[in-house]
Amino acid sequence: PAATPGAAAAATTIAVNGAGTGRTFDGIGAISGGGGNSRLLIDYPPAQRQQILDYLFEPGYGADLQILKVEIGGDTNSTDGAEPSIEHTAGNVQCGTGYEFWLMQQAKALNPNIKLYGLAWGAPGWIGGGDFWSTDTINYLVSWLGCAKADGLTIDYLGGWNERGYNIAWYEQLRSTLNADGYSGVQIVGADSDWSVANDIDADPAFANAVQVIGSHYPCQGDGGPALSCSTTSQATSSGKPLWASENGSQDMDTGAPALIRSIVRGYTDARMTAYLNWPLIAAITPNLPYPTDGMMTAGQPWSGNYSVGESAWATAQVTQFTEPGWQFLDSGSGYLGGAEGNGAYVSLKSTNGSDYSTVIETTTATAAQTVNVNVSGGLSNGTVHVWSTDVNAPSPATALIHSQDITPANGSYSLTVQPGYIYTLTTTTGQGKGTAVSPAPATLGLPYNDSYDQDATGSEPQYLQTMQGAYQVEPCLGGRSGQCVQQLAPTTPIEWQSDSDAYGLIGDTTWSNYTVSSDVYLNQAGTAELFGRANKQDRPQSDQAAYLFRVSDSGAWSIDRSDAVGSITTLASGTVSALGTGRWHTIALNMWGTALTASIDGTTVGSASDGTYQTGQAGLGVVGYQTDQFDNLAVNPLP
Ligand code: 147
Repeated sequence: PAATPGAAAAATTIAVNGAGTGRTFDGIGAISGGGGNSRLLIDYPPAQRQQILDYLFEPGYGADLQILKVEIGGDTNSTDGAEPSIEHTAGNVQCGTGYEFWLMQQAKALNPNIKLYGLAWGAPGWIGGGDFWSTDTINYLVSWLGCAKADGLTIDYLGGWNERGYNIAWYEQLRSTLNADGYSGVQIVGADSDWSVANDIDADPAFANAVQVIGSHYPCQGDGGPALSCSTTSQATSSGKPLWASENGSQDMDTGAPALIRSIVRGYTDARMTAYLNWPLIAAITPNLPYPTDGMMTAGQPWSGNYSVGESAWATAQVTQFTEPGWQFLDSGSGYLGGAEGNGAYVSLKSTNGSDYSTVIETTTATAAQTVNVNVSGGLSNGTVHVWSTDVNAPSPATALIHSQDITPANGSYSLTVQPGYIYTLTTTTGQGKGTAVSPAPATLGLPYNDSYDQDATGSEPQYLQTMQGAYQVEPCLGGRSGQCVQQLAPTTPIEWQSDSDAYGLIGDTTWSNYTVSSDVYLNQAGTAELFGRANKQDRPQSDQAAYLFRVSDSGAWSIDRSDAVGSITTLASGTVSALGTGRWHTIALNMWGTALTASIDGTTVGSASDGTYQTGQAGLGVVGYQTDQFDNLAVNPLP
């Protein structure tokens, strides 16, 4: 009878032939960006911060990532926040902004062999008069490479514009500019969109010379769905370029693990892809934002130090701890168990030393135990084979990355039984390991909470503040005030990746309920500034933010508003006081006690409203538009 997908294949013979052909393996990595998803990591206590970094990057400890792709911040929302640009205004390059350079340095310190990859989702509004495909953008990317270089970082790969297609002349100019400016070693990835770029690469030798790697997004799944198989195009496979899943994932850190390992293994068997980049690296965001559990790990509580390691980290480790970029896939040792997708798939890779090898088998779609016979040949080691496994269909630390068996091949052959729902790695290498650091328990961020910012370095991220649009960073106070303040530094609408909103940021615990949020505010420009209270669920895009708002304008107009996660704003109360003017400091506050909302300016109550829609949520601050206003002495005080 014909083989039934999912039923037990009697036995599969895997020919691991070291003399065989196969593409060069480029690595397995993850994406910090696209964006804001790593934001709270840098605010973790030093001990837990290092443990999280170890679980992500330390060889033989956790996910052991081989490529780190980061966002080149553009002051614009790229999914879960806005990452800061190095150049908010033309000509003022501030290399110290944001956390991605810091993250790359941490990753390199743990694994000097990790490859680095930069990609922009958006860019500051001054660039190209709003046109991303401009010379300004090319010069801006060169400045970003310069900031990396100043930090001792060599960038291996650079992309164009995330999921916004490509402009052939722009890519060619980027290549020639990089070559002229001392970055000929930086490989350009085109186009972080779909496979269609390969059609033009095949048709146009100049374009082919400009692009070194073809990177496609989500080649193994429909929108948000789990991958069962991967696809490419004949133009891509015949291009002669390495083919990458330059973004994949968008799955929960535990339940997404089967799709993750399928995308890696079937990415090669189905589509000859040689790198896989998971979105995102980590969910270091509060739980009210989109995709709060996607990544290798979660770490949304810098105040408690709490974090968790996802099954996706162990699924990744089943490949990364057993290979290195530069190894070679062996086509002979790659395929489907019993020749049927339903039984699972396997890939084999050969070390650059020509002797060691690793075979990764995934049985995530199988329903019964199967026998695997391995025949080793072509100069590969006949030494002891170490078997490591992860029960990926039933995520549990107890069954992840277990050294389950050692086998001595006889005349280059051996057999094992594989259970359904697992990843097995068969290897002659050693040095694997499973980290032992343990997270502290979760806890709420206690009230009162306040920050004067006076100890913070210019250009740094205000502690715990998650910027959603624009660029909030610590700067010297204006208006004759001494010390440090928080300033919005994106002076105009950025080149956006998802829709526009006002420039704002959120801070604190989503369980806060009855409290007063207050802040000093300096209207540096005419317009409206705002405080957020009970900021809760956010849908995409970032304007779809559930919260109460207190807005004040330089004219003296004020309002208490309710913003909803469907993007509408309802005014609950409004009025006018004498003009606040610009260039002066004021103190504004919003009280939330049960359904009673009360607002004050400079200590005088200006109005109140009653609304029961939101009971809990974060505080926040913002401007309506992109004024470069400042904030200071943010305080969140509990109401009894
Ligand atoms: C990606 C973006 O590149 C990321 O910045 C982030 O927004 C992520 C969230 O899922 O989405 O874009 C996707 C494009 C295509 C698919 C999924 C995500 N898809 O076809 O499944």
